[in-house]
Order: sequence, then C-alpha cells, then structure tokens
Amino acid sequence: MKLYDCAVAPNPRRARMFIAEKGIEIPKVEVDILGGENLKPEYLAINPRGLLPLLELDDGTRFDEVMAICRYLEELYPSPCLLGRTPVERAQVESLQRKMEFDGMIAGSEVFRNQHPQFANRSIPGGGGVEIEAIPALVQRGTQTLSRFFDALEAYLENSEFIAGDAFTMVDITAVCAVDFVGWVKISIPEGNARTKAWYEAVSARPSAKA
Ligand SMILES: N[C@@H](CCC(=O)N[C@@H](CS)C(=O)NCC(=O)O)C(=O)O
Repeated sequence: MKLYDCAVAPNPRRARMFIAEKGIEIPKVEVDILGGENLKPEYLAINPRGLLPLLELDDGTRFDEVMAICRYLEELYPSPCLLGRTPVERAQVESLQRKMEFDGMIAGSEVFRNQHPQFANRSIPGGGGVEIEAIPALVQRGTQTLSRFFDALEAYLENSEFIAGDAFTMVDITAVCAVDFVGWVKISIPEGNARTKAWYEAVSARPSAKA
C-alpha cells in the first residue's frame, strides 16, 4: 500500500492521523499542492480529480476520499476502533463526522480558497485541470458556517470527553484538523468555549496529531 499525501494539507492529515492511531505504517508519496503538482498530468493520471489523499493498494487499486480510505483501513485493522463499536455508534460517528467535515473543513476551505491570491483560479480543490474562480462573498458565508461549527462543538462536548461520546473517534480527528486549518485564516476557538479548548488541548497532545 502507499498513501499519496501532502504534508501541509488538512485532508491528508485526517488520513495520516487515522493511520497513526491504528499504529500502522504506510509508505507515503508527497505531492506538492501549493506548487500545483497535483494538477500536473503525472498526478492527474493517478487521480483525475487531482485530490489528496489517495490510497494505492499493492494490486494497483486506487481510491481517494478520506472516509473511503479510513473505512477500508478500519476493516483491515479493527483495533483500536475509530468508526464506532456498534451499529448505533457507527451511525452516530458517521453523522457527526459529516458535520465536522461540512461545517468545519469545507467552510474553512470556502474562507481560505476564496481569499488567498494563490487560489484565485483554484477556488474548488482539485478540479482536474478546470479553473474555477474565487467568489469573495463566500468568505463571509464560510465564516458564518464556522461560527455554527464552533457552537455545535461546544454543545457536543457538554456531557462527554470526546465529540461522539466516551471514545476517541474519527469525529475528533476531522474536528481537530478543521480547527487547525481555520487557524490559517485567523479563526480560532471562541474565547468562552472552555470545553472545546480543553478537548483541543487533549486531542492535540496525542502523538497522532503530529503525524
Ligand atoms: N472530500 C475529499 C477532500 C479532499 C481535498 O479537498 N483535498 C485537498 C487537500 S486538503 C486537495 O487535494 N486539494 C487540491 C487542490 O487544492 O488543488 C476527501 O475527503 O478526501
């Protein structure tokens, strides 16, 4: 197996954190998104969407999408369980994970990509060679969604150590990657959100957070 990766990018980090929590080693191939290497023919031949991360199996099978990669690895390496232990937990992890992804990661991407000059013609990640111009108004919409994201995070943590309950899961991975990502656009955990701050400190101290 090998993981097509980009060290600075938040979605590849979600996959790396998951892999590190599983305690497995997967060789990595670094692809420079900032320099546009993912949009060159060599990488588009590997992933026509131009997105990272992507997992390549030993028989040549390839798939992108963080959750597809994590689900595959969870089946191969069930312990520690990161996607829920029972049918109900798996449904809850899926539900919360998507909220962290849409309201955290994607809203962060909306703010970052629609204001950063380097992404003026790359406002949607990847794109397979098609340029999509930035829409400055989306910065405001993304910022509003992030405010909702932080409110929800504080509420989820009211009765439990982790976002989906008593166990660390993929929900925490996506959420911590989103929090660090939005730091790029100078948005941080609101001052009064004490539960989120304590959770953030604890999750950031896990060795996988450095992966
Ligand atoms: N939904 C995808 C999102 C992947 C994604 O957006 N990756 C970004 C890096 S964080 C990317 O490849 N960007 C390429 C670009 O900006 O051109 C997943 O879960 O894997």
